[in-house]
Amino acid sequence: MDIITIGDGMITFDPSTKGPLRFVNTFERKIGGAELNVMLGCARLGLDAGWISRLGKDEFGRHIINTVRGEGVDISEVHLMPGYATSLNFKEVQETGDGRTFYYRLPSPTETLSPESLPFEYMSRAKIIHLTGVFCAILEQNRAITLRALVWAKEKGIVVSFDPNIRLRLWSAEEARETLLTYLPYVDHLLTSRDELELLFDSKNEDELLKKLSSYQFKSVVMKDADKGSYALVDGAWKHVPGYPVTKVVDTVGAGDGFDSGYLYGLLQGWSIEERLTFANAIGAMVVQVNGDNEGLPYLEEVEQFLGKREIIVR
Ligand code: KDG
Repeated sequence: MDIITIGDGMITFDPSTKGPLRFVNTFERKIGGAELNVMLGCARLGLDAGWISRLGKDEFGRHIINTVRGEGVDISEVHLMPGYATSLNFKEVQETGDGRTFYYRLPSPTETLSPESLPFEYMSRAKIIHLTGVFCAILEQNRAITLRALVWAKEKGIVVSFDPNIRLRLWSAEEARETLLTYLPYVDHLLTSRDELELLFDSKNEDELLKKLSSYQFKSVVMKDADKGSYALVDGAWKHVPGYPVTKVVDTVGAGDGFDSGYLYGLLQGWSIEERLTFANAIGAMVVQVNGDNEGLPYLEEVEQFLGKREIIVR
């Protein structure tokens, strides 16, 4: 397999009207979850992707597993757990376009995973293990699972990519910093943002951030910067690759996950850092033009068309 992740999956309820959630009467049911989005993105690009998860043994769990299977992600390590409800995420969109998220994800079906019960044989088939801070933020026990997976991958020589994906609605800045710093020594490719780096290293000073980063053995450090594109740390300095102009931003949620899938695709193709960032920026720009956490994740030929490398005849 190319890539495997561990994470929660959720039903995402998108409001059909703007304004305070208490006045929203109808929602559109979709699916979401940071790690799951990255695997969907990878599968659409043609990678062999697998997702380790636990969902509730309920209608929503069945909907998620069927959708993910239909997208071509391997779900042999996704199990529906009796007695648990599948996690929910209600979105609120204000008139200004800003949004809030309301999670209903405890008790989490992922509490039935443990460091000892990780499917190591399955994981050993992956070229890349991709992990993120969302899974760790949901439950304290998930932090030990993540650490176990990281240590194991290091021992096995399996490439690790990590996106801190810090969600302060799930844990405090202090908890996130304390936990995530213990992971960094095991990470090969750090896919992050400036805000997250500042939070992680508790500093806004550029030199200090660079110094902290240089104390780890990363193979690459990438900083996503929304519409401005992204940066990679090359020889101790940030190399910028500009983003793509977007006529109308519809929904930014999931753009970072799309970026990750593009970056990891490029990594697996053996592309240069600039090529990876260019491709990943294109995917980020495509994702924000579609409503939903993962609906805008493109197929390979669509990215190629976006980048002007392929002509698609539409009629
Ligand atoms: O990165 C987007 C995800 O965060 C979203 O699909 C769901 O909020 C979410 C989460 O906690 O994973």
